[in-house]
Amino acid sequence: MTLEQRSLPDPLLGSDGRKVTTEEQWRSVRRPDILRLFRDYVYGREPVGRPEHIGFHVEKEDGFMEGAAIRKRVEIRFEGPGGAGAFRLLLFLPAKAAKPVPVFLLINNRGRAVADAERASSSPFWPAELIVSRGYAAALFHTEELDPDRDDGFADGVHGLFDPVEKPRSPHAWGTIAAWAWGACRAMDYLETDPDIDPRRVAVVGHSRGGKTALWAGAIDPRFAMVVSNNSGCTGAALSRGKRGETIRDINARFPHWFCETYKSFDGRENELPVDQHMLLSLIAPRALYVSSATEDLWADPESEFLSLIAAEPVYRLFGSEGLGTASLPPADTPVFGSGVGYHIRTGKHDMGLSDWRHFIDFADRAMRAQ
Ligand code: GTR
Repeated sequence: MTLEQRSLPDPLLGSDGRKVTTEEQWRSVRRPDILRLFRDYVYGREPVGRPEHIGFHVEKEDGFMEGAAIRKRVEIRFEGPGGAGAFRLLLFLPAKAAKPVPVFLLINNRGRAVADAERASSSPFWPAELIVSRGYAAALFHTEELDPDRDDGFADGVHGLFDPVEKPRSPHAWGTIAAWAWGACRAMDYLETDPDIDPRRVAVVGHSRGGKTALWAGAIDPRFAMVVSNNSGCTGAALSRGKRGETIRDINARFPHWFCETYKSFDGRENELPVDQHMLLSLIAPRALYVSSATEDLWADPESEFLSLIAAEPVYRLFGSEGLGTASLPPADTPVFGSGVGYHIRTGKHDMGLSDWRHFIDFADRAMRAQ
């Protein structure tokens, strides 16, 4: 389905019916409006930003990768009305690069195997060796440590620590994707304190449910200079209107804890949502945004991911940034880079691997240059 046939809401048309024509109008009026809509209707409202009680503890720091990297393990601890919590950040820094270095922060939804701190087997899903060899730090945290990925009535994880105890829960309260995104922001809180890291060059990366999370983290936290969404599909990068494969009804049925309760009232009614996902992408502007798809990932719907990026470009243009320079899906394995946005579609299935990472790093080399 073409973009025209999808009848998308216009990100640059204010709720008062007036067209946004300046960066200032976007920043002070339209952007906060769109962010509020996504909080109310889709991802839910997080009850707290940076908690009053938060601390960082570097548990261990040692040489690694035959001297090519410094490995740090950091514990991020916090307290809320429901008690204390913590999660760990694993960080490999390029030992020889001039500091501070830029960093790729992966929201890891694939469990311990890909993140083995000993690198007993290096994983294509998180190729820390490649990232470090290109002069970037590789950081990662596990989504499960913020909130286990199960529908438990929001008792465990950070929901249990920060949600008010009153029941029933608000239909706008945060879901699990928002809890993981909140974790990415707390990882950013730590990165800002690490003298080896350049906090103005942090790219947040996620695959699939992690990709939805990376986009939401980039939307709520402008400290992320770059966002990478890999195969994020439904309620990630892909447009909901006219989408093939997974729909809002499908995702809410299989993962009832990912989004706020209100989102369920849009099952089968994507055309009535006041937002569509190109508006989520537009919240990243003018910062760097990279979207990647895979040819066999029809459940995510590559065309709807690509067209979503195209539909977000007018907001990038408002900031004087060029778009991709093409409105049609590029050939497989051929990345297209604009100044603010980049895209590729990889041959293969729903996954993230070395070739994806090479393109992310190439794009970051251009889009996140040291100032
Ligand atoms: C799929 C799901 C997607 C995506 C993915 C994943 O089965 O339907 O929305 O999030 O799983 O995270 O691997």
